[in-house]
Amino acid sequence: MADGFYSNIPTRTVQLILSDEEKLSLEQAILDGLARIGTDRKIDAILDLVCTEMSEAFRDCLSSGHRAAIQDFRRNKDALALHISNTPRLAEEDIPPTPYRRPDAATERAMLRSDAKVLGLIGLAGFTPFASPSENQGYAFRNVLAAAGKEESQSSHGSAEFGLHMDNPSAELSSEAPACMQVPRILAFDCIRNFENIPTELERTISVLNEIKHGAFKYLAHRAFAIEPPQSNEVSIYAPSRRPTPLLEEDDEGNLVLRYDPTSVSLHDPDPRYQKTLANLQAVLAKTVPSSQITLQPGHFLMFKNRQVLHMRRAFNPLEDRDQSRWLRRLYAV
Ligand SMILES: O=C(O)CCC(=O)C(=O)O
Ligand SMILES: [Fe+2]
Repeated sequence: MADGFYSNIPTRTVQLILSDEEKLSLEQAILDGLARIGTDRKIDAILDLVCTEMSEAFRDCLSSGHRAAIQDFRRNKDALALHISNTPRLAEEDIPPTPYRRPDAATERAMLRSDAKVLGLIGLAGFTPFASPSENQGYAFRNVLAAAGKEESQSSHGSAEFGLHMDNPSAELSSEAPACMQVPRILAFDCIRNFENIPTELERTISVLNEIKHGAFKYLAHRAFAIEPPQSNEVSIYAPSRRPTPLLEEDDEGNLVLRYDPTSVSLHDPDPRYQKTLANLQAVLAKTVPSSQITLQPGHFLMFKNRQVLHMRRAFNPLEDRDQSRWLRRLYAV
């Protein structure tokens, strides 16, 4: 099914399998593009440039069906995730060990071609990448892995269960805000290694909301909750934490956004109605088995709509050889 794609209804994931011809053509476009741009600067200094150059070049590398599926993803209300396999990947010998201790400049440099692919694909889908100033020391790409000493952290650097959540729940929803201050519209992932076969699990926010008791639903929209920065944040750049916030808000595209992360959310107003509401939401989340479990493998690219999808990752034991343990590269975009 070189040109085939289908949408699985419960989670609305568009799945594409690139042909070997498309893959080779993308690989060449990446090499040519980077040669034109120059590779002496850090990816962060040329983020927008690489995104624009690659997305333009990628258009001619794909079959018309695959190109249209990617270009339509943003405005296609039915599509919540896009999973592409057989995308270009680095040769095995060029992939550095999983940087589980800390990222280093040589590892980051080695990922340039991989990162250029991610930028091209999200650019083709009409999104704009950004670096969140509150985490990751301001770098756009985050290494999602089991970091040494962070085993218990419920975050993209932990290996404990990280329950259903959205990323950056306390950020701004207005598209007037600078991109880096906004709740990411999408999260994009490139799989470098996943020998542990740990899935990234997705559930539609609306399916979770449909399970909330009718009476409790309206209270989610009251300014009765507090959202602390998530555990992955190194510094808080968002509005003062513990400012009373609603958990449910509509964004400018009419998405009902559930600002939820299990490590971030607490009660601001102790009124029992809000206590019950939060308990009801947490009970619903605890019994939700995400309808989509995507076990990313090398060469897989995934993006999903962070404002319409909750995601999670179960607890796992990283490979004993930590140099080869699970490693995804993640990028935010609006
Ligand atoms: O490890 C995963 O599959 C997802 C981790 C996660 O929640 C994130 O990177 O935002
Ligand atoms: Fe996340």
